Amino acid sequence: MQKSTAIANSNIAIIKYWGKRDERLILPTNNSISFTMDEQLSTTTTVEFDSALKQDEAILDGKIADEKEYERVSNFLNVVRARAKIKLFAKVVSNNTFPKAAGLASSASGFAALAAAASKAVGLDYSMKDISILARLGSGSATRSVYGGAVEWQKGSASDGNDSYAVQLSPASNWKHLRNIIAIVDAEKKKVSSRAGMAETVKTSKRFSSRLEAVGKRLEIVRSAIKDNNFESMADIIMEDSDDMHACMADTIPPIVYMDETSNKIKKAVRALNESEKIAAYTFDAGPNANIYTTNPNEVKSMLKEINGIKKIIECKIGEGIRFSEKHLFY
Ligand code: 2P0
Repeated sequence: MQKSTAIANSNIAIIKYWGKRDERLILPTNNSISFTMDEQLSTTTTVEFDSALKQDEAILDGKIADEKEYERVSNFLNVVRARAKIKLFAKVVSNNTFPKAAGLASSASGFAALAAAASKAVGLDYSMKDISILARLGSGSATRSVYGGAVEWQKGSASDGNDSYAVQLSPASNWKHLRNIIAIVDAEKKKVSSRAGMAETVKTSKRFSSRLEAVGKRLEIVRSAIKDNNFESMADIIMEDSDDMHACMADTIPPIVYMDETSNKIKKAVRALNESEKIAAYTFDAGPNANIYTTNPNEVKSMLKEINGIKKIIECKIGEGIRFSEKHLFY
């Protein structure tokens, strides 16, 4: 069968996904909105289904996948095999341009690239919408990485998940002035996975229901700001949604705390920077690293230089969605 290679970039949400209504089908409790990042945060994946293989093979960042990784990849390939009605095993080789599980959402680019490469390799003639639905079965945030620019994952209401996919709100070309300055505070693997953490929040947080009510209004404001190409008018909402998600994490029993002292210093500094003119918005995922969306990257970078505990700064542009390549990772 043909070999297929796909590239997908990571995305960083501005209205967060934190909670599932269906754990198996990865159906979220609320819509979320993100910007897709540039090639600095990307995954390239080559897939080939091959009758000579006795089991799936997965090599991630040059190493044979560990047990947990193998199981996740192989389970995902089972979905692809079921859809294509074949039984062949596959070889998967995947390279990230950034450290895995560093709070930089590697599962987003990882499963988007795997969904695209595997569906093409198996001969399924999938649209981007189909790929988005398939990617969702690997990881929720991967649903959004299918498209570039500003992207909304519609939670949908169907019980089979077929209306839970992403749509592009605005292409990357409309956001040439916007950057995400990522401050790496800690590049270690996180202690509580997003998957486990969000399940606990849905189960035990009393605050979570008020979050779901508030998100509706936030989505409206952000959609309208994106339509107007106006970053400033959504900066406060972006920070409010990140704070709200982390408050729900803290309200979980037992509490989940991803942000540390350095993260909190960054939050304060962004607020101070915005006092004279609104130029930046922080957002934090399931880790201490800060994502600072801004129309004035130089000012944000000089502000970050004054803060101790930041290990690395990455300046990301708004990037493109999935693309296919003829340059395979194995031959
Ligand atoms: C997001 N995060 O919207 C949120 C904000 C982390 C915090 O999507 O269980 O790895 O695979 O669906 O996609 C991370 O969660 O979780 C995430 P699964 P995923 O980007």
